[in-house]
Amino acid sequence: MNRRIDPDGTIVILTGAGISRESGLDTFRCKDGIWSKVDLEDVATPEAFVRNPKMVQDFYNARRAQLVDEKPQPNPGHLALAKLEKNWPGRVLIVTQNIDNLHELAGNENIIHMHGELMKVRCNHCKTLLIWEKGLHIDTACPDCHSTGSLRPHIVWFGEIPLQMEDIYEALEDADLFISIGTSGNVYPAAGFVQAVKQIGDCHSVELNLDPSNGATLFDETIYGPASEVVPEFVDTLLSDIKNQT
Ligand code: BV8
Repeated sequence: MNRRIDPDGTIVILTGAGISRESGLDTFRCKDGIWSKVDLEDVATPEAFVRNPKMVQDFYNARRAQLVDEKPQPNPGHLALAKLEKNWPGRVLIVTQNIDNLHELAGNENIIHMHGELMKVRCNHCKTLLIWEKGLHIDTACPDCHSTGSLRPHIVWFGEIPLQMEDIYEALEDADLFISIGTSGNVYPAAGFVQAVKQIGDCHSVELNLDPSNGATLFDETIYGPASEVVPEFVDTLLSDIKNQT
């Protein structure tokens, strides 16, 4: 195993629901996770939105209200990634599957929300993208074009194309280190990133997770434990490694 990363190198970090769990947000596939309470086919597909828009809006309204009312805070896992972005001489990009705002609150600036953002909605009619903190209802009018029934959560549902895929693959091509944190490896294309960096070239890959993911054997290095512990430890090792190199 060679984890000597060029200090000017690019680090791409994929995060999933596990990194936000210790901030009080549910994962999807853990015991008592979101998909044990609601069928994803009923709330996270474009077909569900056509069939029962109210049910889909209510599902995302409740999750948005949790962010606005309970104000979950970044945990030491998120904070460690902000410290990495601030102190790493090269490029650090967070590619998150999460629709929460905890990486922003922690202080990261270079973030791609590949599955969208809970605090944004968009208009299917005029295509405007809006910051949205309230509930969204089937008769809510778009503040820009005033059409009703056209606003939807800015979320990538199953069967839709994730956001900024070109930017993501460009960064993966450049990556010297790929870190996957708190994701079960069930959902593609994110689950395929580890294979992509392997095929592209000389990139060290690491999984930090509570339990081994579906693709665990594909990683060069695996470290298991809660994100609030393993992520800060891993980041501190990386930063002290580059200090020792200079
Ligand atoms: C697409 C909405 C084409 C947001 C979500 C058959 C085979 C292969 C693929 C497919 C197939 N049929 C269909 C597909 C494609 C499909 C797919 O992958 N389906 C799977 C289910 C088979 N994918 C798509 O449709 C995607 N689009 O493929 O388009 C394309 C692509 C590229 C280029 C051109 C065309 C769209 C996917 C969009 C998914 N949207 N939801 C929301 O409501 O939040 S998915 C949902 O799962 C969430 O968004 C979440 O981000 C995502 C991933 O889940 P995880 O984050 O991994 O969470 P999970 O609960 O599973 O795991 C938690 C992990 O945390 C565990 O490992 C656990 O051990 C760990 N953990 C727990 N506690 C801690 C912890 N770790 C550390 N510390 C802790 N304390």
